[in-house]
Amino acid sequence: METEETSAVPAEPTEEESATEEPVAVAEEVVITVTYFSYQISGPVTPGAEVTVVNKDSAAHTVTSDQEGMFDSVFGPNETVTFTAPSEPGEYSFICTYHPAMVGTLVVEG
Ligand SMILES: [Cu+2]
Repeated sequence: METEETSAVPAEPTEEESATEEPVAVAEEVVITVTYFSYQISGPVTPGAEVTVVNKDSAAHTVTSDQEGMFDSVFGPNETVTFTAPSEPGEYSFICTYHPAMVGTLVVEG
């Protein structure tokens, strides 16, 4: 009797998903949006990050750090500007010098 050992069992084809690099949603770009005399901040920033300010108001505003020398961004109506976040982690409260009732906090996380 001839026994032919077939050890090579054809394996079932496994579904191979090509692992394409998915862009991970890193909140690198932080945007401060100004609408109706109030700030909306998209999230914490990394030290020294470029912060984009989008002014959707028809009034000029500023993003001025309470701590002197940290950041002071002045922009006109419907203007988009950028400034550099502080290099030290922390919470930086800021105001609009034109409208001191406008307050916000920029969080820098290292
Ligand atoms: Cu203002």
